[in-house]
This record gives sequence, structure tokens and C-alpha cells, in this order.
Amino acid sequence: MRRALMLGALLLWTTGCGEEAPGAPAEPPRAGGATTIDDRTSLAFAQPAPNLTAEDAERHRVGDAAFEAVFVPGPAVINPGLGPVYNNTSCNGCHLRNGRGMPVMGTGPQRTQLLVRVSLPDGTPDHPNGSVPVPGFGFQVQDQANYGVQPEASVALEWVETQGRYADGMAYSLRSPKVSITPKSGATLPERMLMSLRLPPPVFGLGLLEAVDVSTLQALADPDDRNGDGVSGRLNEVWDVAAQALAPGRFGWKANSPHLRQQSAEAYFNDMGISNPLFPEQDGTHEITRDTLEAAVFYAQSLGVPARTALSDLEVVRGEKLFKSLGCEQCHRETLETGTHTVAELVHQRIHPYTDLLLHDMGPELADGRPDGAATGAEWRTPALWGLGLTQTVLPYAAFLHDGRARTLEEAILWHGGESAAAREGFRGLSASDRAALVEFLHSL
Ligand code: HEC
Ligand code: HEC
Ligand SMILES: [Ca+2]
Ligand SMILES: [Ca+2]
Ligand SMILES: [Ca+2]
Repeated sequence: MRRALMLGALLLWTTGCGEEAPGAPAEPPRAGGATTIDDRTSLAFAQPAPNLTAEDAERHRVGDAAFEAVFVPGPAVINPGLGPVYNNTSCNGCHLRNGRGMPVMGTGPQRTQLLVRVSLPDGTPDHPNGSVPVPGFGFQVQDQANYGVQPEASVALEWVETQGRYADGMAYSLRSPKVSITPKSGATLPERMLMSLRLPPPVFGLGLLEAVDVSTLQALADPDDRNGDGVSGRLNEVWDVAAQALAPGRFGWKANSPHLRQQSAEAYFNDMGISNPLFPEQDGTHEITRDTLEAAVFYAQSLGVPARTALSDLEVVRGEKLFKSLGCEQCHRETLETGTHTVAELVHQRIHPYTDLLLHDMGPELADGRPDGAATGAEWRTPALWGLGLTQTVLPYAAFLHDGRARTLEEAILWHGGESAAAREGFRGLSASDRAALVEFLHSL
């Protein structure tokens, strides 16, 4: 007991400004505030927040069913409307156990979880964001189709390996994806087609991220790097379909969606071919009701966030210190406060997501060359790192970064470039035992 207390105090000391004022009892940081759950199993990303009212727990249950519902081509008694073209048949099909996706392409039992977004660099924009659709594809390639319908294309994925070394001489190998798209129509691809390969991100804790005031994020932004630390960070600006106006972006790997309702409605429409109140058929009808859409949205908003583990492990404590001294926290912000939200359980929570939700130029290493809203081809939104250590507990073949190129956390760090090149070089220069400590800290999240 005494030992635990002392180590707790040490943790506060090493984290500089701790959770509480000096002298206050060391409270372990609760990753998701009152929505935090104590579960480090393969189901850790699929638990309701423990602070839900009885009524909201019931709404969560209904949402869970909506998220799992497998759609079929209509007309059918249950869940009709799939297609005509699509990528997968349920939200759950891509967001398996709500974790990071597995980078597997093809039509086997594990269907595509990756998406390919496309657009043209020039031409007449057909989108309020100024994007130009690709003839035959629009903005997303659907590689599945209902019986008797031709999918837009087949998509194949190959990995290219490149070798590198840490400063101490230890070798590593990094892989990056090479995507080939073959149109089913037999047409040739436009020569300058821009492509962005995207892996499903985890879907818990998103209500909390939605509840962070935009002013909080604006305060973290430093678009012109006025403080001269080499890190800028800015909000994306995207089209809000319901409001018919530009809005700050927050969700998706390039923060290309303004809120969870639009992100989910786009998923129904583009990923599953299901028209809905936000994206109706041309005649204004839709294949799911507003209630179904709201149920799926509420599910993502009301999941619990797993608590950190091994807080007093000395290796973890040392790794956390390195995380801070290498400047990882310049983007992966440990602590944010939520503001107001329609879901009362999310309001005014002190959370530890390790993100600023801002776009950063990650350099040519990670660039896809495809602008998205105000994001350039080299900018990506800092992903939250909470629950990171559970990624491969939840799904053994899950991978990291926007296209799943990183098989391990070391690889994810080694890909950092642009604004984060200094942090990466700091990591490359660490001793093997310090690198292991940093990764041990990430595993404790
Ligand atoms: C074909 C696979 C696929 C299907 C089906 C799918 N998603 Fe996704 N989802 C993704 C990918 C890939 C992303 C990242 C998109 C991006 O970066 O633009 C994503 C992103 C999200 C996000 C944003 C997460 C974040 O951290 O920003 C939410 C929320 C979400 N999906 C909910 C849903 C819901 C609800 C459904 C069902 C209606 C669904 N998804 C169906 C692949 C899928
Ligand atoms: C300049 C901002 C910035 C800094 C500094 C930074 N990161 Fe990141 N980090 C990002 C962005 C943006 C991504 C997503 C890049 C992508 O997917 O292409 C990312 C992705 C990651 C991922 C993968 C997460 C996932 O969900 O796949 C890990 C792990 C990570 N960073 C750890 C670190 C560590 C450790 C450091 C310090 C050595 C660090 N980062 C420094 C911005 C930053
Ligand atoms: Ca349909
Ligand atoms: Ca398409
Ligand atoms: Ca700065």
C-alpha cells in the first residue's frame, strides 16, 4: 500500500503538472472521466459507459443492435436497402469489436475493412469542399455489389518494404501500401487520380471528443507556429451537410467530418449503399429512418473508455517521461476538458485522449497527396491514443496509422515525419531499453 502510494506520488512528480495540486492524494488518471471502464479484455472497446442513466443504457443497447445490423439487398423484411454497390454490409463488419481495423483486402470471410477515397486534382468541383469526383467512382471506390450488379472496381493491395536503422545500429523494416484499382467497366483510370487508403479507426470515446468545445481546440492550434517549436496544427474546415455551411472537422483520419451524425450517415450511404435522412435518394425517400441513424450515432457516443493500466510500473513511468521529453505531447495532448453536449453523460469531463484533434503536416513519409476539406495531401489529424495498448488484444491483426501500414507501435513512430520529424529522430536516437520503455508506456494506455 505504502509502495503504491509512493509510486503514485512519483508519477505525479514525473508528469510535471499532475492531475491535482501538489499534496493532494494521487488519483489515477481516468482516461474517459466518468465514462471510464476497468476492462482490459478483447471486449474492452465494446462496453457501455458506466455512467449512463437507465434510459440511456437502453438507448445504447438499441444502438448496439443498429451497429451490428447486417443489411441485405431490398426488398426484405429486415434491414433492406444494401447497395447496389457497397464496401461492407454492417458497421460492425468494418469496426470489428470497435477496434482499429485489419488491413486485409478482398472478398473472403474477412471482407474489406479498408476504404479507398478518390478524387481528381482539377476539373469542375462537384462538392462544396471543392473536390472533383472521378468518373465512374465518385469519391469512394465500392468494390462490392448486389447480385447482378457490377462493383465499381476490384482493389488489390501489395506491401513495399524499406529498410532503416536506429542510431544504435539495430535494423528495422517498414512497409507501405501499393494500391491497384481495376475498374470493372474495363475503363482506364484517369492518369492523375488521387487516392487515399483509410483503415477504420477505433469507435469508442468519440462522444467525448465531440463534446470538446471548438474554442478549446482553437486555443491549441498554432497554424503559423508562432511559438517556433516546429509544430503547427490547425482545424480542418469541412462541409456540414445538415447545416449547409462550412464547419470545423473532427472525425476521420483527416478530420474530414464535422460530427458523428454526418460521419455515420456518410458510412451508411457510401460504405453500405443505404440512403438515410442526411443522404436521401434522389426522390427524397430513404432506406433507414432517422431513429436508426440516431441509434448508431448514440452507440458511438456512449461507449466506455478503458482505464490505463500499470500506472506504477517503473518502466511505464520512465516511458511516460520519454513521451513528454521527445515532444510527443505537442500533438498527442494528454488532457482535454469536454464542454456541453446533448448527451448529458459526456458533459464537463476531464479526459486523457492524447490528441489535439488538429491537422499536422506529417511530411512526404505519410502523405497521400489527396486534399480533403481544408486538409492538404500531407496533413493528418492526430489520432487519440487512449486504449492503444489494447489494439491487438481486441483484434490480433489490427494495425496502426491511417492505412494500416504500421504492424507495431515502433513502426508507427518511425513513420512520423514533417512536423513530427524531430520527435521521430528523438525516438530513433534512444537506446534499445529507452525505446522499450516508451513502447511499454504506450501499451499501458
Ligand atoms: C467499409 C468499412 C466501413 C464501414 C461499413 C463503416 N465504417 Fe466507419 N469508418 C471506416 C473507415 C475507413 C473510417 C475512417 C474514415 C476516414 O478517415 O475518412 C471510419 C470512420 C468512422 C468514424 C469516425 C472515427 C474517428 O475516430 O474519427 C465513425 C464514428 C464511424 N466510422 C462510424 C461508422 C458507423 C456508424 C457505421 C455504420 C453505419 C460505419 N462506420 C461503417 C470504415 C467503415
Ligand atoms: C506533429 C504532431 C505529432 C507528434 C509530435 C507526434 N505524433 Fe504521433 N501521430 C500524429 C499523427 C497526425 C498521426 C497519424 C498519422 C497517420 O495515420 O498517417 C500519429 C500517429 C501516431 C500513432 C499511431 C496511432 C494509430 O491510431 O494508428 C502512434 C502510436 C503515435 N502517433 C505515437 C507518437 C509518439 C510516441 C510520438 C513521440 C515520439 C508522436 N506520436 C509524436 C501526430 C504526431
Ligand atoms: Ca440502397
Ligand atoms: Ca463510388
Ligand atoms: Ca508551435
